[in-house]
Amino acid sequence: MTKWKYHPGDEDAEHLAKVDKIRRSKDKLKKHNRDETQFELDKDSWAKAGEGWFAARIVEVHKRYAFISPEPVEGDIDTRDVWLATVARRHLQSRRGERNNIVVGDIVLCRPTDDRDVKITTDLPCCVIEHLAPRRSRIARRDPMVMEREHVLASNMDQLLVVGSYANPGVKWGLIDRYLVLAAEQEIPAIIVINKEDLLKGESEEFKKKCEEEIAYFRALGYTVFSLQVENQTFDDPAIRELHGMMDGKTTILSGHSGVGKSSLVNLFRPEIQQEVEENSNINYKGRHTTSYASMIKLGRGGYVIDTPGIRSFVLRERGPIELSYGFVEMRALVNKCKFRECRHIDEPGCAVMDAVAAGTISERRYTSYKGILSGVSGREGRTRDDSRETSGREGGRGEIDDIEIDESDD
Ligand SMILES: Nc1nc2c(ncn2[C@@H]2O[C@H](COP(=O)(O)OP(=O)(O)OP(=O)(O)O)[C@@H](O)[C@H]2O)c(=O)[nH]1
Ligand SMILES: [Mg+2]
Ligand SMILES: [Zn+2]
Repeated sequence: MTKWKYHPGDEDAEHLAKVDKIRRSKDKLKKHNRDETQFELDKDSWAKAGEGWFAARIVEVHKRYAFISPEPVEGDIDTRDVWLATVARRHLQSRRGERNNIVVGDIVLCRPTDDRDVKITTDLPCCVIEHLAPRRSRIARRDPMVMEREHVLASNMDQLLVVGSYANPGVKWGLIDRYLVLAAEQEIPAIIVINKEDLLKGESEEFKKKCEEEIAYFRALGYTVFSLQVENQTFDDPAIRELHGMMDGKTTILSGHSGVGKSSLVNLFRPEIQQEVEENSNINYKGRHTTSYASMIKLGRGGYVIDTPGIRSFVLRERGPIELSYGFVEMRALVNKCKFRECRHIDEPGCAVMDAVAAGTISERRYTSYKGILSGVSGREGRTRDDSRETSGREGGRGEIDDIEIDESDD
């Protein structure tokens, strides 16, 4: 019987070479992984970028690709010069934890490529997104799919235009409050537009009075509020002209409930490019979304708008009372006056905020919004039959998803 004995031979050398190869590729992978965390990179570090790489702005994001426009000088984008872009594969793998790697408004560094790299047949020039510049500002809600995650909707805007409408759909003040919180947090100014003034004709005196009161309250807080009509409108209208002036030279994000007329407003300011607008102007508002993807559009006069799909409600990420009350301008001066430093302004004794609500200096409705956001309630107020219909697949799965549906009866 021959005893088994180990003889190092040629096969071993071969094996070792294989093992070595695997090890080396693993090392490479590790190194890759280190690189992967480097997706977000300061623009100063872009200098050592490859030849031909260029800075660009994300103008529209789809599921598998995005449209970008080269931005040779910051703020100088021609949104008609569009490339098709995909995020470099190594970044995709490492950033699975995020709902979206890139959003409209992002400033990115791109590498031109042929469309074989991109694997999407297109007539557009193609590029790969290698790096993302840190976001100057961002609008985000809680991801309705994974509640611990944030869903960033857009970035690098200078101001927020929150749009509501008097009717079809009726104004959702609580949703406006939530957007104002987001703007305050980003230290960007917010402008409020209440559209479809023409539809006020059919409304009760009581409703009109309530709207006037709400608008007066927001103005007293320092917000610019426009009450206007976008449809059948011209630049002769002083409100339209003033609003247009406020958007000049800035990047403005338009947000608000679906169907309030955001895209119609963009069309008014940029008549040569007609955004798709739902064609049921009155009575039977279907609650459908016409804008499926957020997109950045250059305004005729100067400046950019980011038109976003309407959201019916959303949940803000968790915030403590101190953080949240900053978004409620009328509470800012009061929070230090509460008896307890850690006051949540819910049921604590000696609460200056609750005293102000009782005295009528803080609106009951706004206070209800505050409490709703603090406890993680969505911005929906009341529900119509149309609102409760499932959204059709037409929108392609972005932006149109409702967060948890909890009705607030403060309206
Ligand atoms: N009566 C009236 N209808 C308007 C006015 N402005 C816009 N609309 C109508 O409102 C409907 C919705 O307008 P859109 O501009 O698509 O609304 P949107 O906010 O972009 O909606 P999403 O893209 O779904 O978020 C369209 O049928 C418009 O014609 C207005 O001033 N008065
Ligand atoms: Mg739209
Ligand atoms: Zn308090």
